[in-house]
Amino acid sequence: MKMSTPGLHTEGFPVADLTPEEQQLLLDIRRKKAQLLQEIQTLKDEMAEVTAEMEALDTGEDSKNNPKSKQMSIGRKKFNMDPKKGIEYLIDHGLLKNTPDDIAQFLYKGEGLNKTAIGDYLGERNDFNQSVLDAFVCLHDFTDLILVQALRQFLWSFRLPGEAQKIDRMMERFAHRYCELNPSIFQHPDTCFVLSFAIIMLNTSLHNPAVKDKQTIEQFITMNRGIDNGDDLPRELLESLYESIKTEPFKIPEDDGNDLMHTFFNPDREGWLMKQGGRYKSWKRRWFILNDNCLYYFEYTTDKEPRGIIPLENIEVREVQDRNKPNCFELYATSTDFIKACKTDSEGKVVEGKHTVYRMSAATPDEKEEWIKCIRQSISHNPFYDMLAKRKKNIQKNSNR
Ligand code: 4IP
Repeated sequence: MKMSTPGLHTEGFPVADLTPEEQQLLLDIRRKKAQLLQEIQTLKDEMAEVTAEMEALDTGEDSKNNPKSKQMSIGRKKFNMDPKKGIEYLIDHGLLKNTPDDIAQFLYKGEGLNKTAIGDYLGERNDFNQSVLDAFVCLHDFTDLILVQALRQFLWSFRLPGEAQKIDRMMERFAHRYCELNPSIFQHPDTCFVLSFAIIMLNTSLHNPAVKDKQTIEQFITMNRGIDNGDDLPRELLESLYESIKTEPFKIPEDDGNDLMHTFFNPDREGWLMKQGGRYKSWKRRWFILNDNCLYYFEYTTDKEPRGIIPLENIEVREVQDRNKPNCFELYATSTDFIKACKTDSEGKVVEGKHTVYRMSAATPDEKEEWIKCIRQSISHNPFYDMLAKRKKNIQKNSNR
């Protein structure tokens, strides 16, 4: 027999048609709804309070007794929208002195400031901003910090701009400051510079889920061989840096997917392609990974070692028609007959590739387009590598003296 529960209004349902369980369920839903409405009301009240506070600030009520705090707040907002204008405003209103030290203090404190705006201001090329950068870096105390900790502190105080030259300048200042405060660790600030990038890359390798082959401690140590004026850094130092990053990833301000780590480990492309042989024109299905200016191909997706590696240097990519395969494109050399590449031969030996072109066939026209686009992006000049290469060359030059 069906029962009705007193006091239960069932919008649209004749109560008598409900079973006791259904009526109970309905009651529970209504209770939950009332609870949610209550929570929404509380949130609305809180929002109204915050809005009132903000309006008071905007109309100057709060700062009647303190117009400076109102101007400071306006200056900060301006700075976040346009750093140069914000600084000008604060100087014009007597809230900042027009000196690198004063401005650097303001940026270092960073109260209410957007870290991207701080990075933009510090990255500006003119002499004044560069002096602010110098003063800003000097406000950091890296004494007795291991390099990872110093980097954590530095990279948290502003957001590195995306431009290679700016990053180069900022990291150079960082390296000098670190070496000045910790003179016995590296033989030259360039060592500190190169190692800092190795740490940033290690962080991405260990903590970015897109990177499948995580760098091991041995790889990290090998990668940093001879970077200290031709000498190796102490193993314990590299081990402690590795462990620090492994246990705690870097925190980078306002990571919007366009930061330094992503610059080095660009969104790669991976997928199946058919590849034609070099001397023997048979077609093989291979798993391709485009990463770090190289194209790797594997027999299986789970293989640890690639069958072949094609560095994307001095080559171009073009669309081609092939009588036997659809959606073809090929890599071709621009200055040599053969494309510089290496592969594993049938006996497992690593040998040079024998391709004048690498012809590939994609499953669909769209995939072909995507591959061509991504390969072109990778081939295009990457200024970050130049920047690092320059430092490494300096190290070599110094060590040959
Ligand atoms: C092979 O053909 C495969 O296609 C190889 O591809 C290719 O090497 C060889 O090129 C080609 O001869 P068979 O298997 O029919 O002998 P994979 O290594 O992916 O298996 P590449 O250099 O493309 O890796 P040559 O140039 O070695 O002949």
